[in-house]
Amino acid sequence: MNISLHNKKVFFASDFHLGAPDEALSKIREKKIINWLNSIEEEAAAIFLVGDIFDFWFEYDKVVPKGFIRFLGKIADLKEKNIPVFFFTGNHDLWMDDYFTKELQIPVYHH
Ligand SMILES: [Mn+2]
Repeated sequence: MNISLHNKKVFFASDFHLGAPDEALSKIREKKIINWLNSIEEEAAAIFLVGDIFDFWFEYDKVVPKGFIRFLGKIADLKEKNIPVFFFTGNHDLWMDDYFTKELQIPVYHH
């Protein structure tokens, strides 16, 4: 992992618990998170998402959870702007397989 800073910052965030406690409240929080990501992207050398981003993420061979599309789209947007994003699973989203790696091209660390 090699991050060039160039007067930029590295951001760490966790425990968004997207999906909890219900769809309506989660959607409000999801918008706040996206606003926050929009606000830091100019100064972000890298963003580490360090656990429990989802309040349960279960992933199967061809199936991922419904929802979170704006958040996932924002992560794709950050990647397209060449901002490295790293995902560490927490105890609520440890059932993550290769969707993020393949679809968003971000590394997922389980340890
Ligand atoms: Mn948590």
